[in-house]
Amino acid sequence: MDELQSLHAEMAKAHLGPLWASIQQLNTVEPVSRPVPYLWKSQLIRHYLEEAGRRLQVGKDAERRAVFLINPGMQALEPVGWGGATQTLYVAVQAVRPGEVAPAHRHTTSALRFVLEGHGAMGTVDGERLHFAPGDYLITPGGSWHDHMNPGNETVLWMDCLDTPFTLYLGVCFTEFLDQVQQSLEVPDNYSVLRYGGGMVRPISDRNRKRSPLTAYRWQPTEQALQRMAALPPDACDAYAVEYINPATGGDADGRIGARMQCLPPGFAGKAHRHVHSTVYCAYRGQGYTVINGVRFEWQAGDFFVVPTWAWHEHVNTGSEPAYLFSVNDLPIMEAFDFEREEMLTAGDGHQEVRETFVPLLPDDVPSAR
Ligand code: 1HN
Repeated sequence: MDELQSLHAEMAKAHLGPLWASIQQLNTVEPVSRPVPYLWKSQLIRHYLEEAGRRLQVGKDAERRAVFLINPGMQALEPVGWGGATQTLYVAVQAVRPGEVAPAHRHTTSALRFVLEGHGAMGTVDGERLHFAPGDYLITPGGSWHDHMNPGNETVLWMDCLDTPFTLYLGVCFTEFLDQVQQSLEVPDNYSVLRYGGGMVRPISDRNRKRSPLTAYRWQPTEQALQRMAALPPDACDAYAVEYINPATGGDADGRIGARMQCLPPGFAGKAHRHVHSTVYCAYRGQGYTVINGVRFEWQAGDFFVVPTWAWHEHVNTGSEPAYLFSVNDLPIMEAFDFEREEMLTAGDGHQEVRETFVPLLPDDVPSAR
């Protein structure tokens, strides 16, 4: 070891660091993302939900039955259980079987759900019970009480997204439990959906609301909005895309997690761009692929994939039907701190060179731990 290196080693023991040796890693020329582009197949996630379903019952053995995505770039850094599809976003698929009741709690972390399949489940958010149907987007903003149940006869699956990695890194999460399993109902079922059914008009008492007064964003008006937009020319990168907003302020439906639904018409081949905010996509309907930093990620309904910070990406619909992508992002956080930037790819007429096709893991590829 030379003299400088031994100085560094000694300083480390004093819990001090030499800036002269690390300044280039700290002041990166452009964002360096630890999370990497990745894709999880629907079959893989469902396989483990079924395995868990054989071993645990919600309400008896577990508070929730959800399988969360761990970005391979984050795995080494994550204490067990933290998860992290990106540096800010936690994403899971939750299964609620007939008869199960998930008890009420509330936490600082913000949460949202996107219903993938199954009818008959319902959830209560701050005293308002909502009936869930496929394609619905629901919010559970930080601090709101939530519990859910499935009194129907089909297993219901939904995507959960929380800003868990963000709140855990900041060390700011409080969680509280109710002394009863389910919260009491304070308003009629689907109250906020009934009050906001008009779309662009709001009840006059909500003029100064901060937290979104709408809790469930139904699939039908979302799909209709995208179908109407389809009469107009598509955006070069995102075709037809809408974001879920707080109808009282025009801001994001959840203050810390952005959420969108987009429709890629058949034959659509988008141009590439990159931006600072990170995104986790859930293919809701249809099939296609997304090229991320030169790698082709093929997706079908039920698959999840990550576009990390500052990664080039372009979407293509390869099917004969419109493809719908639901996505969550950390744009509200990036904008709050003035971090957001966007860049269009100009080389190659806006298209990346595809170097390889990503090979996703299927249940049979995973070595048994026994
Ligand atoms: C949570 O409370 C739910 O309430 C789902 O359904 C997923 C992931 C991490 C932390 C809390 C829920 C969650 C979660």
